[in-house]
Amino acid sequence: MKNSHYPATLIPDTDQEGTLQFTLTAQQTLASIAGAEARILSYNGSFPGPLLELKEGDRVQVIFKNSLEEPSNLHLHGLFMSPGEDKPHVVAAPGETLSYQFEAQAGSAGMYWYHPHAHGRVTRQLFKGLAGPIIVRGSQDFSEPLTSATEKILVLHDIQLQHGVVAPHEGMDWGRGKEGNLVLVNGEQQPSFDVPAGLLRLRLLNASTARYYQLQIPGKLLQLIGLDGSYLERPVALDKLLLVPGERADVLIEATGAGVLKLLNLPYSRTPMGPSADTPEEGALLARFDISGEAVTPVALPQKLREIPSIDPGTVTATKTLTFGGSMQPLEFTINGKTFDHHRIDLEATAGSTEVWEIVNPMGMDHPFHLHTFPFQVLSRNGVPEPFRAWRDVVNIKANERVKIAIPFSGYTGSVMYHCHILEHEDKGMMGNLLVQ
Ligand SMILES: [Cu+2]
Repeated sequence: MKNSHYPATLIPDTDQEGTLQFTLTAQQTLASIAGAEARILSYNGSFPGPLLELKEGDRVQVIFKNSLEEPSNLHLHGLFMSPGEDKPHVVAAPGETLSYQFEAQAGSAGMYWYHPHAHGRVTRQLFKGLAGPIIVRGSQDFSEPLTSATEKILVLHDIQLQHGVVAPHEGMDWGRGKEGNLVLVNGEQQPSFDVPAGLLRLRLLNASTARYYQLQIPGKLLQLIGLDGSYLERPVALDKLLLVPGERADVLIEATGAGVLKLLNLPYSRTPMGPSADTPEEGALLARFDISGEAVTPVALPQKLREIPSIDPGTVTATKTLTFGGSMQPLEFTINGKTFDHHRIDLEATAGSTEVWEIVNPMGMDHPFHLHTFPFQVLSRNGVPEPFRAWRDVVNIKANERVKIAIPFSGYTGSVMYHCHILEHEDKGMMGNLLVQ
């Protein structure tokens, strides 16, 4: 399909006194996917959900309406907001409404997303289509060279259809993490985009429940300028980029002249069973970009995007170890030996302190770790210092890897969740509660 019109930017219901109010309604939707009609779930009838486009400083209220036949709620993934407003343990019954408020902080320019967080139901609701992007813009977005870039928002979301509905999870789907046979970009298979020569900016979101994407554009470097909800300090040139469930990446491509660029998904083994069977050695095509117009050489890249302070080890007041685990009989996934219980506080931290967490994965499969509310920096992986600084909310912990992260607990108090973002694992217990006070 050529030049899809996705995403439509969601128009606020009200835009008064600097407060924007949006409404997202989770509902059943009859959609046309890869040429087949299927009953899926959507927000406001759009698959993926509509784009919430914000600026730093905006005060935002999102009204969530549950028109499903089961409980659901909304998690505004990655946004720095009060744990009492995030409230992922609070669900709306069918027909009910919930409200979420936050302010897009100065320095929070980046990409975020929304999806359900009703424990035990997250996997299926998201696999059936419930996810959408949020972008917060800051001063960097309104200055050269980014103002001249052609921006494409790419939501990666796999799904599987069967007899006009979304195929069920069965057997080992809950252990391995189900990968749908339809790998979609913005709800379409292998879309094409016409773009002019110059700077191409891809805002990528992995909204799949379990699938990893090892991204590459043959012949081009991926100039990574942002991860999750933050710019990097300066572009980092990569040959390929691993995007794990829940993660976002902001990438610039120097599209110097006319031609075709292909965005590929290369094989990656996240389990001992090897890469996905549907990802050939040479990669699977996700999307193509048809570049036209006069050659532009060189394409200017931004030099300096922001400062990210390094965390002074002298300011770290506590360290914690989180160890992943699980069993096949019964099928469950654990952190520090426990499955999730929302009535139990698993960890505590002092407001205003900075902690170092070592996340230990002794298992034979990767798990993407996500912490709500508080962004963190990766310090090292198996003792190897991280090559560049970034504020993140998701980090992949490879099989048999130990990753150290530093987390400043500033700005808010309350109970926040941390969990594996392979949502099958989260629903099967791989989640905990942290009380910050
Ligand atoms: Cu996991």
